[in-house]
Amino acid sequence: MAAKQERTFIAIKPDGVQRGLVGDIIKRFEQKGFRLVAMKFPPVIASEDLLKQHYIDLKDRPFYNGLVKYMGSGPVVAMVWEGLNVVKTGRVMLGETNPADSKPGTIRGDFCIEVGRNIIHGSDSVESANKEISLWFKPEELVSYQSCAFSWIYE
Ligand code: IDP
Ligand code: MG
Repeated sequence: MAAKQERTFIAIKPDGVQRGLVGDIIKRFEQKGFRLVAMKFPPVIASEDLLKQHYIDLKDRPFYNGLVKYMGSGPVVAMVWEGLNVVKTGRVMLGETNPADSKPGTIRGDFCIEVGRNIIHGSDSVESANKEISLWFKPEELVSYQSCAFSWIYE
C-alpha cells in the first residue's frame, strides 16, 4: 500500500486566505485521511516569476495576466498532501474549475462563486503535481513520517 502513495500540490489562493477559509480547507484534507507533508509558514506572497512558471501552460489564455496578478495579490498557503490517489481525489474535493459547475459538498461548490476567485489550486495529474511541488518546495521541506492512523485508513 505504501508504494501506491502519491503527493499533490494544494494552494489556498489569496481570496481563500483573506476570507478566513484556511482552517476549513485544511480540515477537509485532514478529515479525509490524507497526510500533510509540507506547508509554507508563514504564508507567502508568491513572486510573479514563480506564478508565471506555475501557470505556464495557460500563458496563451486571455485571463493569464489577470490570473498571475490575482495569485500574487496576497499571501497563499502552499501545501503538499499525500495519500492513495490524492491527486485525483483532491480534484474531486476541490470541485470544478468554475465554482458555478461545482457541486455542494466540494470546496469550490461550498465557498465561492466566480472562476476568477475560486479560492484553491490543486494539481491535475501526478506529473504536474511533481513539477509544482519542486517549483514551490525544496526537497528538505517535505517531511516523511509514519502516520499512526495508517492501518485505520488503509486496508
Ligand atoms: P484549475 O485551477 O481547476 O486546474 P485551470 O484551467 O488550470 O483550472 O485554470 C487555472 C486557474 O485559472 C483557475 O483555477 C482559475 O483561477 C483561473 N481561470 C481559469 N479559467 C478562467 C477564466 O475563464 N477566467 C478567469 N480565470 C480563469
Ligand atoms: Mg490547473
